[in-house]
Amino acid sequence: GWGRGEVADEGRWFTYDVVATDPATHARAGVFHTPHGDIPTPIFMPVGTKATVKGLLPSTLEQMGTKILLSNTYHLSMRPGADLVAARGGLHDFMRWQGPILTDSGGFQAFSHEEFFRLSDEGVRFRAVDYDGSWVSWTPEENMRIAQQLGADIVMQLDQCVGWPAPRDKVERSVELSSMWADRCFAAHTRPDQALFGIVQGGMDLDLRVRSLRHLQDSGDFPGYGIGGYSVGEDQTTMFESLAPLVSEHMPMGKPRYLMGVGTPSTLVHAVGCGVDMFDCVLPTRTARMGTAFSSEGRLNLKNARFATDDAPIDPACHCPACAGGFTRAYVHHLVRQREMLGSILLSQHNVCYVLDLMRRARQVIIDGTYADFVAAWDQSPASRDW
Ligand code: PRF
Ligand code: ZN
Repeated sequence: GWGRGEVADEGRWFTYDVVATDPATHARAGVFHTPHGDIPTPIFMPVGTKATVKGLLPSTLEQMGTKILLSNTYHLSMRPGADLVAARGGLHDFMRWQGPILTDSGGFQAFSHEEFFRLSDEGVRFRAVDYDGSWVSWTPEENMRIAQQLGADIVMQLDQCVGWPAPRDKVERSVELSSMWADRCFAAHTRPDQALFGIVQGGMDLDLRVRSLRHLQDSGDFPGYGIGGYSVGEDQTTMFESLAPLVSEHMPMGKPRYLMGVGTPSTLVHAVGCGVDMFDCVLPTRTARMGTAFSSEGRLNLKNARFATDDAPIDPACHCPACAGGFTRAYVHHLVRQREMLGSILLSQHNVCYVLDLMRRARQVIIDGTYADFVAAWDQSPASRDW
């Protein structure tokens, strides 16, 4: 740990090494170094909003090859409270996960209900609709104080995410606000054993995206960049029109790029081709709890009657604890139909493992220099029918 008054060189902790670049796409393989371990990229980060990836033990996550978990500053500050977590040694000790953790700021949650937030000169006031509906006041400084108490390895700046479609002047104002908050988060952030990522906003307008990025590059030396404001209702074509040039032509090579809250396996495959390194999404765990499995055969709804007597594993191509454990589709179908919690657990194991594995395969193919072929084969395969 860091003693009081000790001066640390943040660059020593958080460096990003590009290991390989694909010759025909913008995909790259890399390693991001953190105090709790190295993160190979591209990487999928399972979502543990409330300091738990729903239904999955840390030991299971580790066994499946999870390298970094996501959690959320807003949710943890509401329940059980950042002081309570800090008094128990911080988030790693509290949830018994000793690998790297990233906490999102909660900017996304604060702005997710249009009618329930007010901007003030100092910060934002929003209604905690997920909890008791009380008004919460946040400044970037307060948000950083909480993030530093929780003690994740990577923390995200406070930002404003706008939905789609949105008038240009609204998107422009969100970029200005997020830029100002980036500066204030940067100034308020002092933990040398923690990396603060700036977040690029700007909706679907490339010029606003580039303006947002330029501000982050000019205002401070962020060790990595989040890309927020996508997957907010737009179609894939619209998203990639600005995402592809933003990442491949404008973002610096030597910093990791994290596409926030995205997306389906197919979106991940294509975003990696643009040069995105990190992803998180609730889809694998949320759809698992609704009885849905990603698979090499496309999306499967295990509730469907056709699985009642199917003795195959969830996905014959999978080595997750559920598939390797010999549990059949017929059994999972039964569990899901009866709303047994083991059904959700097995499907969560499977889906998280599936996406982790997809990124592991992508990384190897990038190192082999054949990512374009991998994408072409993916698009032809039934696995790409994932929505
Ligand atoms: N900002 C933050 N978190 C996020 C997003 C964002 O724009 C998104 C958008 N897809 C998901 N999570 N802070
Ligand atoms: Zn499986």
